[in-house]
Amino acid sequence: MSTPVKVAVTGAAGQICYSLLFRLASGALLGPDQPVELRLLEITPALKALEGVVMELDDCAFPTLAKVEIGDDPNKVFDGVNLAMLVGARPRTAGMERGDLLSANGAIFTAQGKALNAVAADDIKVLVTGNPANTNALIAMKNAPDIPTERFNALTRLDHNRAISQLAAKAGVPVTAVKQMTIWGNHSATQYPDVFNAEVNGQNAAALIDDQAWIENDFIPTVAKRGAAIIAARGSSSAASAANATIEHMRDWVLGSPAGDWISAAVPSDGSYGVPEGIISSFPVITSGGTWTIVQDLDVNDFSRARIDASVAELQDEAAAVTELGLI
Ligand code: NAX
Repeated sequence: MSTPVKVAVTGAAGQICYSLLFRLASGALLGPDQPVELRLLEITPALKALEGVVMELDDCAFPTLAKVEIGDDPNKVFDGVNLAMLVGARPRTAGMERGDLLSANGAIFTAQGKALNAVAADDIKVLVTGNPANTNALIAMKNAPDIPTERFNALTRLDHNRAISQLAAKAGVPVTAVKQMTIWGNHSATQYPDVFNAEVNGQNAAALIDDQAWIENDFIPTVAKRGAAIIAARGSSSAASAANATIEHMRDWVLGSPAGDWISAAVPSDGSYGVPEGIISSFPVITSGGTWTIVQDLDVNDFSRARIDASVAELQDEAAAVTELGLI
């Protein structure tokens, strides 16, 4: 077996990680022949609970799990890491204004960005799942000036997978028949899942469905509000599906996206599709050799344009707010 890849995970005692860590340790990220070393970061009061999770990891005796280290100091936990999954974040609590939420997360992601900048391996890739994911990724990126900006992504793969599942159900086909789905914009209620560029069994999905009312009044709100529907049904937010999406995003980033298809990922905008630079926004993306490129020249109709613009405007507002707070 080769040298272990060091994978940092934050929020390691939380509910997403209760699924994520076991899959990482079992080889779901890099395959059965690549050992991983887990570096788990938590806040001090959660370290005791995290010790219990590590006991369970030990008890699985995963052949691909080379080592586990835990701690509450990002400068130690991130030392030499190749991949970082930033899952832990400060949730919005009752009475919290948006500025309070951005400041609380700003404190976390400025510190983690600086620590990654100082101690991570040269090939570090950083994926932010913790919300507000796009803007937290922007904060980490801006606080890590020595790490190339393209190494910072935020997660919209869960939204992408939700959109595939909804479209497949509507078309009466297996999920494998759906290709070229795109989530544009922010991982928030303004996100825009695009069926106009998607395909079902090689046919244009919007033309095949031929039901604009379903797209507008059913599909888009169902995908965008799926997180709230899961909270209403389960009593807590999506965890296993978020862990799955976090693995799939990082796996495709490292090992490449499937041939003949693309994925959705929130990446630093290069101005493609009129999305201004300076924000981390979701695009259709192809990955190969550890790097990503935005799929170019897709048709953006007026309906799509208005929705992409609205989500991008929200991201610009968030970026302006964290700039004003001195976080970036
Ligand atoms: P939990 O509240 O169960 O766990 C979060 C954990 O993060 C806690 O154990 C907490 O102690 C830890 N934490 C807080 N500050 C930390 C810090 N500075 N360093 C290290 N750890 C820290 O939340 P969970 O359900 O696991 O969700 C985690 C995040 O994912 C939340 O922000 C959530 O909103 C976000 N999500 C993002 C999704 C996406 O698609 N991008 C979907 C799922 C999820 O809603």
